[in-house]
Amino acid sequence: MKANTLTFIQTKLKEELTVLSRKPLSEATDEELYLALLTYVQQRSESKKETVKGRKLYYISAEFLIGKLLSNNLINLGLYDDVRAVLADAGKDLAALEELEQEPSLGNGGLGRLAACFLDSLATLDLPGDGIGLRYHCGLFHQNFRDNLQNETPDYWLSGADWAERTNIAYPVTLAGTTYLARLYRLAVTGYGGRTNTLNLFDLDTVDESVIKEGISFDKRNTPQNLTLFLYPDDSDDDGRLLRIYQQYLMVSAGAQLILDECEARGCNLHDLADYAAIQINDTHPSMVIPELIRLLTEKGVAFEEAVQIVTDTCAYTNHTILAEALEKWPRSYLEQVVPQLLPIIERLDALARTRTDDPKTAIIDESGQIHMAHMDIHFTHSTNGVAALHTEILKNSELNHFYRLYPEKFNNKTNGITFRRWLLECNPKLTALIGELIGDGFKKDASELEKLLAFEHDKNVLDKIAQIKKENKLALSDWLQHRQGVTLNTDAVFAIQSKRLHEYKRQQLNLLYLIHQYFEIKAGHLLCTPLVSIFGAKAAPAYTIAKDIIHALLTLSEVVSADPEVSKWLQIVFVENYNVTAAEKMIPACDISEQISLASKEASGTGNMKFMLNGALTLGTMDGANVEIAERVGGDNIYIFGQSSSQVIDRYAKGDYCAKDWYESDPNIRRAIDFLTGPQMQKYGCMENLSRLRNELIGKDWFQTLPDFNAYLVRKNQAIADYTYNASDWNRRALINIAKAGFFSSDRTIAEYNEEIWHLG
Ligand code: 26V
Repeated sequence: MKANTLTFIQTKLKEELTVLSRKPLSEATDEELYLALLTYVQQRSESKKETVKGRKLYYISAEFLIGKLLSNNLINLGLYDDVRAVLADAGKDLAALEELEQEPSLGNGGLGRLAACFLDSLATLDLPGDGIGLRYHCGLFHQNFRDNLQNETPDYWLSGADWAERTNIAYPVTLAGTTYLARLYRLAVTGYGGRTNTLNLFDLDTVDESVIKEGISFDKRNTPQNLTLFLYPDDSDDDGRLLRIYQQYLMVSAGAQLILDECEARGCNLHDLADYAAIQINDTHPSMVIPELIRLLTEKGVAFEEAVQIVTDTCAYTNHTILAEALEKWPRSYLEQVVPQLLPIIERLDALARTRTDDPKTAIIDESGQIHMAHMDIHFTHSTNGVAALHTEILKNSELNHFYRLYPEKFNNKTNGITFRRWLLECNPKLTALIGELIGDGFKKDASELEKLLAFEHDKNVLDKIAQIKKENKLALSDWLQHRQGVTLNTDAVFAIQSKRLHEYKRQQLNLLYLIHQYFEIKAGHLLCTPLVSIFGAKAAPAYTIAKDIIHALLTLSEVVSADPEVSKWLQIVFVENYNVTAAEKMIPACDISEQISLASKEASGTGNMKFMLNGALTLGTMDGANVEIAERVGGDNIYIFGQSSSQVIDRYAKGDYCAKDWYESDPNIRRAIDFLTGPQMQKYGCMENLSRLRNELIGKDWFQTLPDFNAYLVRKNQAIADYTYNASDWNRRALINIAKAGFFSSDRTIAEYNEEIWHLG
């Protein structure tokens, strides 16, 4: 049987290669082999498409951070080991082929990666669920560091082989009075042993990368050529904000037309749309799908009131943040300019909402003419969910309390999850193999089976193997970094990793202050008990000045430390350039301490926290987002919790009595660390403008309350390092408990909950 499969794959690859290059396997170049494999995988995925009978999900999202596709698809189709064997037989290396693939640049952070994990789980659970998004040509920018500053360049990820298929389907979309054709591209989404679904991505044929000038700048008014160039174009001016509306409307209008087309082709008469389609609105970027669907339905003869009901029954909304500045609201004049066809509908929705309540806090159009997208979502969808238990409670009790009182039945929680296929099977094959030997392969489909690992809690042999795998993963990360940025890591050290978007609420600056503190301690002869490698991965939004200053401070500190042999023996600070899914897959399996140190109440969920846990890292974190649920599952002994609670933080904001300067003045350690930012060592490698701006921000504002949590963080982190050093076997036991308890955080569980409580698919 096995030999047969191998011969079959061999024959298929030979066939593809003959078409491509007329060469035998052993003589084909890596590029030719990559293309042959791509075609083969596409054929195999195609054969797993299924016709849809009942309700089908459309997950609309501005981001799909899908990562590289070759290995993922090979694993999901059950071909990975066989293809690797066939290639090895011909003297070829699958890993080298993977290097050729460009990572699709279609997302920014957790929200986009969540969408990708959800697509994987939908297909794996054999549920009909497609994505709808945009085909950005350069996606999010490519990050590199120059003079210790973040520098942005376009990420030309489409220059390589393209997994998406260009179709002949295009929908007319009218923007500011001009009609454009939104071209559909389709990308196959394979499930692990399940079906194949589709990620639908829209684009304009006229978009032209050559209009990009210096860095990532371009003429923001040249709509036909710039519309899908970048994800999140700079919105610090009117033109940038208008461009975001152009993008959003292109996505939802083409998406809505696609949905109606597909449903009608399946026999839907539009009055029964909700029996054919469930639409999940991923944060507020796709919110205009609500008035757009109403517009299309009424154009097709459905009465307005009925169209509103149909759309409400079809759509559901997920909130991913409680930060007020991230809840989108657009001036009415913007929508008048770009989508005047939606304005009368939004006005009627606003009027309708006002018949349900006279609370001005729930208005869609407020008294200053701002249109609140989240408000439209909550009024005119049947479900609003948060993404972790604490987050949902905060939405219900404070941020969206006015809505909760109006529609208690609409609010529900769906704690996020991650796909174990990418975040264990693909990124950590050694740990996967060990788990398989210990408890069998059932966990790959049913993550709760990981609990069986608890039987090995006291098995020294197993614990040693876990430690050995971690060590090998550290070596692999070090090799990869050496190749990529010329850095070799001290793999005998404890690895603490903080990788996530750069944002003040996530508090990379707290980690920065800790590292400065350690610099002083080492200089004073108070050594750490084991050397520490502190690794960061993060992109800062190009217009987010303080975030970029934090990157600058970390890069500068890294140089100060590495230039000082006294300190560099004990401390290494590494910032991984251009953090993306590919980088995460290398970093996460090598981590000992997972840094999840956001200000309690601010991180909606976090999903990196789940990935690190699954790969055997212990969390050092605040009681925020899904950290709370991780703590609940692993128990207090197997996690390092510190800092203020969310209710303390919320109270402090309510009182408005936080004064950073008092903390700076009264705590000598804090003062010493903050003043170091502009001291002579940092001045040698850094830029005073950036460093003093950051120092002033920390003393004068510190909006995310870094300073009150500083000492608790210091104590907990040093406790973790001491435990790691002096009680290694117990550390490994606790790593095993973290892995064993990670099952709940599988996105298969999350998707099953969405399906049971919101979507009712199939
Ligand atoms: C967006 C923006 C854009 C403008 C500048 C400030 C700002 C701040 C936050 C955001 C967040 C957008 C939504 C988002 O990505 N939320 C993340 O969603 C993840 C998946 O649910 C969740 O795990 C993260 O906690 C949450 O931050």
